Amino acid sequence: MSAVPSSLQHELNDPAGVVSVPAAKVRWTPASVEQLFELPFADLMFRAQQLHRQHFDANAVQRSTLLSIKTGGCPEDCSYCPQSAHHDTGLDKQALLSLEDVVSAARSARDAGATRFCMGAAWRGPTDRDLAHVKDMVRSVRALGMETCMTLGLLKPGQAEALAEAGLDYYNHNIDTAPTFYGQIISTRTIEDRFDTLERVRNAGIKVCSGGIVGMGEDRRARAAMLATLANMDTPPESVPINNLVPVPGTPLADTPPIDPFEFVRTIACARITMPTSHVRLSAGRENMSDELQALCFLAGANSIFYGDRLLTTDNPQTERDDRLFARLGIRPA
Ligand code: SAM
Ligand code: DTB
Ligand code: SF4
Repeated sequence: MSAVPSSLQHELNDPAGVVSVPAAKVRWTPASVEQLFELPFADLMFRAQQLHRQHFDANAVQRSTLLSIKTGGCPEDCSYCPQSAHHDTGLDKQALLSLEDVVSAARSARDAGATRFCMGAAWRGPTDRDLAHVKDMVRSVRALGMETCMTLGLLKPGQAEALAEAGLDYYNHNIDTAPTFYGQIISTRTIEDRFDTLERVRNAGIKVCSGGIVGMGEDRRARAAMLATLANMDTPPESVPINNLVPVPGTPLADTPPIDPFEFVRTIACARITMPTSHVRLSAGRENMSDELQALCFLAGANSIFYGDRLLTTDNPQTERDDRLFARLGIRPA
C-alpha cells in the first residue's frame, strides 16, 4: 500500500522519471519510502540528484556551527546521548555559559565562515529563567549578522513565542527515530511530546529544524518511517539533520554495530526525495567518515553540515579538513 497519489506512481516506479510535483502535495508511507530505499543505488542517486538540482545549487553547502551552552547532567534517558545523567560517560558537567562566552564563540564561528550559530542545552526543557538568558544570546548572536538556532528540549506553551520575539530563526528538535522504534531509545518523554514542541515552534513562526539519528540498531523500515513522519508534517521541516550515531562509551548504544555506509547514503537520498525543498544536513558522525563517503552524501542531496572542531560534546572534522574537502569537490559555501 502506498499513500503516494496514483498520478505519481508511474514516476516513482520509473527510475528516469522526474518527480516535479510540489512536496506539499505528496504524502508518504513507511512502505512507499522503503520502496525508494530498495531502488538500485544508481537509480536512487539519480532521482535524488534530479530533485536536488531542481531546488538547489548542487555545488553549494551551508555551514552551521554548534556550541553546547549547557553541558551534561540531563534528566532525560536518551540512550544515544553522552549528556544523559542516566549514563556514566565521564563527561564534565557545565552550567549555562555566560553571554560573553557565547558571543565570542559565535564571532569565531562567523569569522571562520559559518552562517548559522546553533546553541544546544542538555535540558529536558528550559525554565522561564533560563529562557531570559537564552533570549539575550539570540539577540547578541543575531547582532553579529548570523542566523540563530537553539535546541533546548521540550518547550512549554508561550516559550516558542518568547524565542520568536527575541528573533530566533530556527529551533532544532529531532523526532530522532520512527514512532515504532522510539520506545526502545527513550523512556522519559514520548514522541507525541516532541510533536507538541514542533507544533509550538511552527505556530510561533520560527523555522523548524528536525531530523533524527540512524545506526541505532533500527531496521530499514524504521528509517523509512522516520523520514515519512518528517515529510508528512503539514509543512516539512526547513532543515533536516541526519545524524549517524556517534557511539559514546558508557551509553547503552556504545556497542551498536555501525550502519552500512551505503545505507547511510540511501537515507540521505531518501530524505532529499521526500523533502525536496528542505536543507538536508549531513550531521553527527562525519568525524568517522571518509572524504569519499561524505562526497557521496553530497551527491545524494545533503547540502548542509556542522562546521567546527566540536559538535556538542564529541569531535567533528577539523575546519581545515572540511575546507580541503570543499576545495577538492568544488563546493562553495552557501
Ligand atoms: N536536549 C535537547 C534535546 O534533546 O532536544 C537538545 C540537545 S540534544 C543533544 C540534540 C540532538 O543531538 C538529539 O536529538 C540527537 O538527535 C542528537 N544526538 C545526541 N547524541 C548523539 C549521538 N551520540 N550521536 C548522534 N546524534 C546525537
Ligand atoms: C542535531 O541533529 N545534531 C546535533 C544538533 N542537532 C544539536 C547534535 C549532535 C550531537 C552529537 C553528540 C555530541 O556531540 O554530544
Ligand atoms: Fe538530554 Fe537532549 Fe541528550 Fe536527551 S538528547 S539526554 S534530552 S541532552
